[in-house]
Amino acid sequence: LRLEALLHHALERDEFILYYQPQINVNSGNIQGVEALLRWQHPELGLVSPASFIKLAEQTGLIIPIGEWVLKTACTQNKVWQSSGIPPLRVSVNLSALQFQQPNLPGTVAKILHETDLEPNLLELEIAAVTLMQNIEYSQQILQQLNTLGVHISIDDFASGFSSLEHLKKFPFHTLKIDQSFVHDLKNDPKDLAIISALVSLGRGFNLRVVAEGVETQQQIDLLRSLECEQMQGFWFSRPLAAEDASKWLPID
Ligand code: G
Ligand code: G
Ligand code: MN
Ligand code: NA
Repeated sequence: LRLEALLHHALERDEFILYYQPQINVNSGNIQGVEALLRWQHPELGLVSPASFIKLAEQTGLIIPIGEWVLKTACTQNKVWQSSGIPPLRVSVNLSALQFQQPNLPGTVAKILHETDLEPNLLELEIAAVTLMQNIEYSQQILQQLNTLGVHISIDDFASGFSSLEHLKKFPFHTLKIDQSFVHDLKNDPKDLAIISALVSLGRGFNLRVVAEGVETQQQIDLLRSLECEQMQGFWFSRPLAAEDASKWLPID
């Protein structure tokens, strides 16, 4: 209950901050994009992970204004990076189920793109596969509207939970993120290798960008490369960092 009261004031007290984690193409060494990850910097609680408050924010509906703040802040930051002369970089923003279920989501995204003057294709929206599978027709309709705006769509945590291939082909999207549980377990085991290999091949057939998440070791990198998975994200490359620190690994003149 106390957490809820504090969360109610977090936006007006400017206690949220976005961290950014790079997505690397290991063949070229280039940063393909960055994922924005929300943090709550509370004076007493310290740095709170969204794992501890996203559910509460969903239950109270606070995720809607918080989510708008996240979108606006990520787009504004990317505009700043773009203006500093770095090559085009896509920023990925996570959407919660409740945000995705708002029929005015495309309108909100369009408004924020307009206000921040960010090129639409430099914004990617990450939606968990399980969220998309809840109501196929609705998801199809909203994704089409978002696609029309020119933003990219990423399916997050793919292959965990219920991710139907039957429905996948109906959705317009650009990126598939292999759930970190598969990467975490990845060893020289034919079964682990077969799953990732199948996902990479699926991505190629669908003409998608495939990103392996949660990469923490050189062995995982070597195995992923052997499976021709070239885009990776994880602590091995960088932990999520505040914008000032993240700017250090961006090729800014
Ligand atoms: O950032 P962290 O490593 O703690 O993320 C924990 C969980 O919170 C992940 O499932 C992540 O997708 C989610 N998350 C992080 N940032 C945001 C955000 O801005 N909005 C939503 N809805 N979820 C987020
Ligand atoms: O649900 P989503 O995939 O958006 O969650 C991303 C979460 O994964 C964030 O909480 C982020 O901090 C975390 N994360 C990023 N890289 C790694 C990693 O290499 N290992 C682990 N365990 N978590 C990671
Ligand atoms: Mn994500
Ligand atoms: Na994920």
